[in-house]
Amino acid sequence: MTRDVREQPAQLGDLAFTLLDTAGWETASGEALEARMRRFTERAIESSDVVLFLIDARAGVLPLDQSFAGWLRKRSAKVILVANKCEGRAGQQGLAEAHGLGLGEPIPVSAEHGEGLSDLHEALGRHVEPMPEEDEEELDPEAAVDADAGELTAARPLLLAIVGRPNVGKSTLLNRLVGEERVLTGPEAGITRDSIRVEWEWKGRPVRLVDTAGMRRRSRIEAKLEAASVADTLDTIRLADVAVVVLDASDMAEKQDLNIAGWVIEEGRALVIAVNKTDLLADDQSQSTKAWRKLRDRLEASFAQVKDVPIVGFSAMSGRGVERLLPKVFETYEIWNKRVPTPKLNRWLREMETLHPPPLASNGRRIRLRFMTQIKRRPPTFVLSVSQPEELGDDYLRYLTNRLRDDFGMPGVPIRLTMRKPKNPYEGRARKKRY
Ligand SMILES: Nc1nc2c(ncn2[C@@H]2O[C@H](COP(=O)(O)OP(=O)(O)OP(=O)(O)O)[C@@H](O)[C@H]2O)c(=O)[nH]1
Ligand SMILES: [Mg+2]
Repeated sequence: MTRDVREQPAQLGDLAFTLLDTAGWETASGEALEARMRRFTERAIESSDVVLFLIDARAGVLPLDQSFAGWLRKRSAKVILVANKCEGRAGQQGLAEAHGLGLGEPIPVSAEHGEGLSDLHEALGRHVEPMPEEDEEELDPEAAVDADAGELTAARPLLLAIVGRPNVGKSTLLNRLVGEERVLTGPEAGITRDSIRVEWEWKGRPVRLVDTAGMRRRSRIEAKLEAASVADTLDTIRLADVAVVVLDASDMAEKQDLNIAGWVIEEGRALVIAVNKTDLLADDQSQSTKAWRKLRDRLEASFAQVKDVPIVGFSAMSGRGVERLLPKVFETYEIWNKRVPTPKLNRWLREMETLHPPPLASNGRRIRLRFMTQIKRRPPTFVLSVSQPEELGDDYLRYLTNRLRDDFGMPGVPIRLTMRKPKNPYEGRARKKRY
């Protein structure tokens, strides 16, 4: 399953370390996908202090284990040999065989059942310093308030999800941004299988980039593996601050591109559309202008609740235009974080009521817009208290949302506006009397 090297902070008892999970070892060479995966694994090993070499004790020592052991011995890597799946008795034989690999005493564990971890702890303790005492600062409640204010810190970086159809160049974009080959890319569709986080910094601002598995049309998603990848991508979208939906310039605005952008908006994330592979666009200026216009039109037509979604075009492969992406991302992020003060909002509401009065209700009385507040940011979320909410109608609500967006400068992000009936101040008292 695993293809890319996945990096995670990890902890075992009092030992804290960074864990790199790697793809299964293969002996392939050349340019095959397996060979590219293997090069990533080799690089991860070279950058590590110690290698946990896992064998499947139930399967016994296999030729691939032998060849990997040889490779590790040649590099005199520090190795802890771990025999997994040792719960019950079925692993005994494999455990005995593992001694023959010449990498020292194997540690029997069961990853699934959590057995053998104290032995593993002991072995790791020879390579990892125990953690210092708990840092008081981390428990400071003020720090939590700061994080809530949307201020970006190393502990709370901007979460930037890179999503899109398979093969549009998401991973190439990530590599281009960070300036090194951190994730696997290639002409085969469906290379990336699960979300991969890479910590990065843009102009001194911490950013967590998340590369994701490409999303095909749902009807075509058959294999369980792919369904899991898609679920993982949807989770990533849900957690993101900003999602960059990558399109392929040679067929942008495909139905599936719009679906993916739709999910981002539905989840209330800030959205930036990135048109990649602009190097493939026709030299014919009018042709490519036509393609861009079509994209704009489709976006406008598909997403009534978001106007003027930012669009950036570039070639991730050559790097041309990529520098325009992050300024747009941060601009959109700021808007998505915006808060409109309540007095200002209500002065505006009075103005709207005069400029464009709400319709008459069926009882002939004019609907009153009473009060409005922004109850949430990320995305901007407003509640409007209305005398007869059920009669106000979608058209009027849409009008208000659009004016809100224009008048307070919130283009390109989803805005949520819901209605509420004002509380009757006597209702509670009446009830109290009755009981
Ligand atoms: N011409 C051109 N090709 C590109 C560009 N960016 C990426 N590619 C190529 O497109 C193919 C797919 O790139 P990836 O980055 O692996 O695409 P992906 O979106 O991560 O794909 P999955 O992980 O499979 O979803 C590779 O062959 C890249 O070399 C570009 O700007 N121009
Ligand atoms: Mg990829």
